[in-house]
Amino acid sequence: MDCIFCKIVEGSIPSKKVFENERILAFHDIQPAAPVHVLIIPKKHIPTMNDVSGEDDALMAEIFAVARQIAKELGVDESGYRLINNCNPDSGQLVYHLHFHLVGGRNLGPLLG
Ligand code: D5M
Repeated sequence: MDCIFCKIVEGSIPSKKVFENERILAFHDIQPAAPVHVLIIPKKHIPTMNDVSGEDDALMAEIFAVARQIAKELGVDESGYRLINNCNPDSGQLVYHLHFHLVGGRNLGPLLG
């Protein structure tokens, strides 16, 4: 499958990993929008948020737990951060493999800038 994040999961494209287990990978965004900008993805290929189903409930809960853990490890849990999912064209989604941006390390300003 021609999916850049699947290739990162396979290891054929390198990434700066922050967290990995059998189901989830987190790595630094290649175009950081803030001092902390990590992408958290399921290893399983899910194109968009619309494709998440009930059988992914445990996976989604685990992704949120990983996000909390990474925020703490990178020191933004108290200062604050955003966890962002872009879904489909109007959101600006560029990579069609489900991912959550964990962004922080500076004052992020209003949500829609
Ligand atoms: O955001 C997709 C994000 O994926 C965007 O912030 C750049 C990032 N990206 C793209 N390729 C790579 C690689 N190879 N490593 C790390 N980060 C990457 P979206 O929500 O789809 O607009």
